[in-house]
Amino acid sequence: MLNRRQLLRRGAALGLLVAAPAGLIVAGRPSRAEAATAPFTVPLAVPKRLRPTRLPGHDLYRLQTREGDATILPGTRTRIRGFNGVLAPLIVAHRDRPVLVELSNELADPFALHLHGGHVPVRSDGHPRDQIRPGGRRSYYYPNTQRASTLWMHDHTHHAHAENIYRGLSATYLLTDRFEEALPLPKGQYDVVLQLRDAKFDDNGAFVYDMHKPEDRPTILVNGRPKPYFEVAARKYRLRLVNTANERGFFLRLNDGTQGGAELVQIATDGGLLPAPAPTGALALWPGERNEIVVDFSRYPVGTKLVLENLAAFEGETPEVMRFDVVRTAPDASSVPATLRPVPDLGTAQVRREFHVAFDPASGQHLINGKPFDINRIDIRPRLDVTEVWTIRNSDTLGIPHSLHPHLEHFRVVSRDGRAPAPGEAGLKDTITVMAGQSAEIMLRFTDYTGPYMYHCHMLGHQMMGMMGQMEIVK
Ligand SMILES: [Cu+2]
Repeated sequence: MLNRRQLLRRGAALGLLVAAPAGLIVAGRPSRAEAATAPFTVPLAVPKRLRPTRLPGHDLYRLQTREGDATILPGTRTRIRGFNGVLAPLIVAHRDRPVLVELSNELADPFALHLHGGHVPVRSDGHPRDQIRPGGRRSYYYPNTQRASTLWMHDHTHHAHAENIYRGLSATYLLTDRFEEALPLPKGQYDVVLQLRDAKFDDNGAFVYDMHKPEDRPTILVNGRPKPYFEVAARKYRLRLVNTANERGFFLRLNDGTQGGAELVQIATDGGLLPAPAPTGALALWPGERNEIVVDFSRYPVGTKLVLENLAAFEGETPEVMRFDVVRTAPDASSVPATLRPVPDLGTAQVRREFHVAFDPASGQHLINGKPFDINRIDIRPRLDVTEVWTIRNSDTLGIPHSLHPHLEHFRVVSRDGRAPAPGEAGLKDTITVMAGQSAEIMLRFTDYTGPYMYHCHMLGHQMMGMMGQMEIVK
């Protein structure tokens, strides 16, 4: 296990602790409502599971995107945007049982539903051209032919999506399959989704959205609750961490009073289970990423309180994210197998591409290969069933991290700066963050569907300011 100094050094290497070129990122001042909210005063909300109509051959979800009111900071009401007006709901789907979403858009702005990490036909991918106008509806078909993984649903309109996600429009889409169900991992109430993000609230508890001030979002929310506490049994839990923040990266450790922190056994990432469990003392979670861990609370006596901390908190912020309170004992037949799920063979690379990602101070835009997004331009035309290797080079001169998220297909990380990926990145991924001055190689192969799909940085402010491209998958 790493000690605290080693953890911090690793965080610095990941670019999580260094910040803007001028030095540390300094957080904005909390509003009165934020300052009045002490950590660990609100219980964690376990995501509300949406119930489908079960029809022959598929599950039907009728969803509305609409505004609603929620109590986020105690004593205040916040106007939110949510699926069916609620924060962070959950859909549970099974492999080979398709899901049909009939979405009606009750917002004042257009909306386009994207299933992040989904292997879906182009007309169900939420292409910015396929927006639902206010008052309109559209159906989305998810075949669920891919392996079990934690996906999430959000807007992809490309003018309002960052703000929509910020104001709460995000749902977890948990896809299971027989392979995973047969493993002895923690299940049921011991398998918990944790959507992590940050936000800024005004003195009255209303969301404040300013795309240009990502450092001024001092309130950390987990499943829509500010720095909550969660009462757990002294046994193993599977925690599905999803970063739904617009911009913020987390570098997480669970403080159990020891130097290196509690052991986090990472079992899965964006595309599902890793080949083998990867024990660690801390893990990075960048926007759009999912990392799943198993934590064994039986190591701690009832009465123990463990704080999940963000070691990459900005200057002026405190590190707490949430607290786990061990309140009872419980039987535990679960375990983490020594091997989990092999990565599929993606073949031999026949095509190589390079993507240079950087902020351009001259234009104030974030660019891929020197160009901002243009919906009327196709940037690349990958062929169906042909294996490609993409090199992503972050040539940002201001030290800004960037990510790349190709739609439609998961990829394998081949290397980072020429070195093999860490065990926690050895599975299938769909979003990779690269530090300024560094590079990564990924291997992927587009299958089943043709048409125009997007690839982009998942720091949503960067994406809004141009960091997106369009690929047409062709036969
Ligand atoms: Cu970026």
